[in-house]
Amino acid sequence: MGYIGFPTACLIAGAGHEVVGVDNNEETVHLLNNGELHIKNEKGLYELAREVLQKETLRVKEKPEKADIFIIAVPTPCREGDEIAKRADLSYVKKAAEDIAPFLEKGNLVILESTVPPGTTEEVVGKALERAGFKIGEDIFLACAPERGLPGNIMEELLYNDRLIGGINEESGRKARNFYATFVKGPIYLCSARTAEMAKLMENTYRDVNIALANELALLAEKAGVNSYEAIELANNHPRVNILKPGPGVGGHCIAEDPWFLIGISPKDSPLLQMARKINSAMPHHVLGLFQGLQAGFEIERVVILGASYKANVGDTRNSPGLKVAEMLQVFCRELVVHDPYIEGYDGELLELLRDKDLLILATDHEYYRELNPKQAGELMRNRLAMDTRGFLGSEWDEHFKVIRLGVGQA
Ligand code: SAJ
Repeated sequence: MGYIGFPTACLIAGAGHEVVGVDNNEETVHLLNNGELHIKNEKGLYELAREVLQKETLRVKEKPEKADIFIIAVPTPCREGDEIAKRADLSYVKKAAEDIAPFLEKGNLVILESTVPPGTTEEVVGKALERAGFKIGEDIFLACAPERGLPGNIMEELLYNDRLIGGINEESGRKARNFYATFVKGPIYLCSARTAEMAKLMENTYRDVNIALANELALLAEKAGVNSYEAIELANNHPRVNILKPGPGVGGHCIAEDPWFLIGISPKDSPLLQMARKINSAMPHHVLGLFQGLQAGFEIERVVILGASYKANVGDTRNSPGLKVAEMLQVFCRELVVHDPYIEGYDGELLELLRDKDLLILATDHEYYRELNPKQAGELMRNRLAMDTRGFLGSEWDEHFKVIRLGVGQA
């Protein structure tokens, strides 16, 4: 019942199926059964969740039960290790497959939605089910259908995005496609399980490499006296160019981790992917460098960081660049506070937090921060210093603050 499993369960229940949502976290199960959501700020999720939970077309519990179709949507984090040795931790996938095995009956369909290295559906899920005595592709049908929904717009994307379905044989693929067609409105493409697994990793890796390019261009623009955001926007007017935006780093649970699943296939054949990871992981250090440059000219003792979420308009701190920056800056400040309107514990009164501070650092481009009035903020702060790491603060800020902007050089 995580970021993907829960919204997916709601959509499937909303389409008229009877769904059992399983989570081994007692607290999550308790929360959902009391009508409270553990996932915040997803448009349309709350309403649909309330409806299907109330009607009991979605029931949430800690243990699986018998069903026709089993969907596995568990985390696949990177196992700790040095940069080259990072590998996918597939223990949750294996455990989920083992947990459903006692409830399987001949003719059931098992689908893996988690993002995994090529071969996992067959070699991890398939093997676990074989060990339970089933013939895969005959007794039990098996497919992977990698999720591709964008956090922040998950309900829309789970419904309308293209879907890749990789069956381990033709019948498995066909059965999985027929099932997804009952609730997905986008086109559905059939391929092998390995191809679907690899295509999903390619998508997130493409984005990581593209952001690394944007970040490298931002560093060069700072040196060349150019505004990289403006230059990228202009370059993107070309019909065959689409460079993403620079920022303080790549967070979240997907783009910052999935490239390692490809690198893990053969580190010696993936220098570009490794370099992209290195560039993006170094961006919080670059923010620290900008801070130290500012500190050379001003007395900075008290700092506010705006944004604990890894990206705009979501309440999710996984691999958050803002929190990495906070961790690094801590030793250089007397007081450092982090604000985020979407995360409990960080959602204090913003104007109060700004009082008597020397520097505000915009780490996450939440629309919420558009409301912040630079004149009012400046009047509250001790030093009128701002650092913008997302190309977010408009030129009106320069009338009231000295603003340092990541990716923007002075000519
Ligand atoms: N970021 C930038 N510059 C940009 C875009 C993003 O610095 O121009 C940063 C964000 O601030 C954030 C990180 O990259 O820290 C990742 O954000 P994201 O919006 O690019 O991606 P996720 O991790 O929220 O979701 C991605 C999506 N994948 C693609 O767009 C190819 C989503 O569709 C996937 O379903 C999701 O990963 C996943 O679960 O794999």
